[in-house]
Amino acid sequence: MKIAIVCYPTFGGSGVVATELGIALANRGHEVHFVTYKQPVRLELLSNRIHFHEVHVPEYPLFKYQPYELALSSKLVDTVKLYGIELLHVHYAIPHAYAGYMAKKMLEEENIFIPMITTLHGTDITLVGQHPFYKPAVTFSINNSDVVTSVSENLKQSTLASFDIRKEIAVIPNFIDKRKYSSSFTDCQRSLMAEDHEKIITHISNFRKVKRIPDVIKVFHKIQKKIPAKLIMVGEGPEKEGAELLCEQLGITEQVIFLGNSNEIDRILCFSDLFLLPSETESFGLAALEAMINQVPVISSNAGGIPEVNVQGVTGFLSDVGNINEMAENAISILKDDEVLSKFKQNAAESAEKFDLMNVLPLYEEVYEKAYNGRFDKSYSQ
Ligand code: GMT
Repeated sequence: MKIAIVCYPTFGGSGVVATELGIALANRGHEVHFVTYKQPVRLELLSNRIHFHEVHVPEYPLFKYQPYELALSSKLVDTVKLYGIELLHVHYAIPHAYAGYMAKKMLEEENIFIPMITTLHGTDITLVGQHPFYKPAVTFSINNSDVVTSVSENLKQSTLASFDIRKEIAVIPNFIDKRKYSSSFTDCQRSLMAEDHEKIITHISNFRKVKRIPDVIKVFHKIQKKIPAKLIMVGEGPEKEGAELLCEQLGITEQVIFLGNSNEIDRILCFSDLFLLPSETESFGLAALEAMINQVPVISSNAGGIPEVNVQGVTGFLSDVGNINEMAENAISILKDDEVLSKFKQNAAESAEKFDLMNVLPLYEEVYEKAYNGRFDKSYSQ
């Protein structure tokens, strides 16, 4: 099948999922066309089955805000016609589903019927999409998608609770490709980051407020009082500067390493002993799943869809948002005993396998088939 994927090309979870999905689909023989404003960060190789089409928004002085949705919908129309695209898969409702719907309607004028799948990722529903300025457009875009999928049961329920939805929402969880990690490094080179006697604790995110970065630092501050450890902070975002300042105030600058954005997440997770994810909300927590497949147990909040990924007392521990004392105690209980730590590590990897690409990809393919076969059915998207 020829599939156009629309996503954010950044390090955010939705862009990562969309990119990995596109690569996996191409490996299965589909032809995948990414349509976005920049080559997705995880998309290193283009091939005859993976294409990238850049959306340009020409600057025009009359426009105070340059109309990206307009440019995206036009680019989609052109791409569909030029490459014979059969299906459109948009990740993140705003503004992708909205632009996708416009493209669909423009194409219908030319008797080209193309089904649109919208995947909801989280903040498009739980944060940005809730704003009264966006809500009617988000509701409309969801109701007018041919198929809607959500990355967790929790996100599905939040969507149904917050928007007037007339569509079925299929839950297709995020995934990881375990084969990618089975060739794990023989030497993780942990000595580059920490002394032999130190444990390595990691946090990876886009450092937005929702990630509760100060909680990450405060939990680590408590842990290192009991257990010699280093904290590795991976990512960039608005909360980073404040985090660096907080480390200084707490006197732990020497033990906290800020690495910035990285395309070598598996290398970093390879030498990590524990992952911290105290988020305010998280529709799924892909970062936690990536940690788990790399045998890293997770100390997290119990917000949103995280409990669908991190299993209490098995792959790590979950606490109420902001309960940094409990998070630190749980972390210490895992880290202080090497036998306990290795059991949690093993559990984490085993549990993550449930989300292996091989289990999840067929669910997307099934949805694509159904949508494609029903594309001429006028009632399909109603
Ligand atoms: O978490 C972020 O800030 C990035 C965001 C995104 O949309 O790119 O991630 C969301 O989608 C990910 C992939 O489906 C999920 O794993 C994250 O939990 C979700 N983030 C939130 O709900 C805050």
